[in-house]
Amino acid sequence: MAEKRLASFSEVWDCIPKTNPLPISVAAAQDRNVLMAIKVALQRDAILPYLIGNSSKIEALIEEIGIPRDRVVVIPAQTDEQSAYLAAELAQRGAVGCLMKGMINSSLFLKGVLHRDFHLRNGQLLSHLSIFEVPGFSRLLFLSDGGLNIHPNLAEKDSILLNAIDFMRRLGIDTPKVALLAANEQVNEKMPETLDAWQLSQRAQQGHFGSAVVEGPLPLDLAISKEAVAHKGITSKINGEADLLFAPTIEVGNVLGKAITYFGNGVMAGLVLGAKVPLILTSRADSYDAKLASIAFARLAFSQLLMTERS
Ligand code: COD
Repeated sequence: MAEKRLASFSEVWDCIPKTNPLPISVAAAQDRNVLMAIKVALQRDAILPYLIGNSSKIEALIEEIGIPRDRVVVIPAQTDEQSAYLAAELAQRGAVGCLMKGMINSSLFLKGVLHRDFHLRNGQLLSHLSIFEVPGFSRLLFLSDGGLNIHPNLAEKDSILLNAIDFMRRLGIDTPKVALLAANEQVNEKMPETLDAWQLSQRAQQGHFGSAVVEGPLPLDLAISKEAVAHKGITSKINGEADLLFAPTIEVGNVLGKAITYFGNGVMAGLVLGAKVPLILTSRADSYDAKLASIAFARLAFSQLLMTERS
């Protein structure tokens, strides 16, 4: 029987426990889309927000948007850098179980999280995972890493893959189909990305990634189009039905993600995996839908983390 795939973000909300809202700190929360997402997540009893940043702007937006003032804590910060550090400090003290990036540059936010003082690292590599709801696509599509690791080497790619596969399994996708993207399905020594993809697919054949189906190098068309696979006469276990698109570099991942959003009208949720708590990392320009969906995945990841710790 075919494994069931989540088809939409609303199905993710259906999986979220209705008890124990997730305390969440938002760095540089002075942003309308962030606060609109916070409002809806509050209405769904999913979170307890700590809003850090420019407090007069945050207070004005809260009032304008209609967020009940007694359901949020506002913490003033003088700079974006300070707001990232305060957000990370709350996580370190155990006051929150998730950090969210607001109106702040990604690198600045991540430097707060990675700061040694806060012990939010697990000894694992942190990596970014995007999750897309794309009109006309029958399943959610995953993509990594278009947001964090700049020039991953083979060992780092291995860790990025393990982070993503582990997360997808927690969502019930036991045999994720992973396409290791490149410009060509042939290994070409002049394209190092194809060599790395081949090495990773060899590891997969030896069982390194468990039940995940990992294939590469594969160009995007062979990853997501059955017609392209048939037309090119390729034998592929993925057969145009990849769940996870694995980008060889941050540029490929980032540009592909924005292409799905801007050309394909997709909505992108964004998380950083591998830290002690889930992190929400979307682009500052992302829509309110994208921020709300990201909160849903963080809430789900948090409940899964609790279950793992208890088992
Ligand atoms: N996982 C775990 N630890 C890490 C990671 C990681 N992925 N990256 C760095 N560290 C640790 C290092 O071991 C070190 O101890 C400390 O963090 C600082 O490492 P540096 O000096 O290499 O890192 P920084 O501070 O120069 O940069 C880390 C960033 C994550 C900020 C950097 O990789 C970055 O800017 N990434 C791209 C973010 C971005 O622009 N994304 C696109 C938009 S969403």
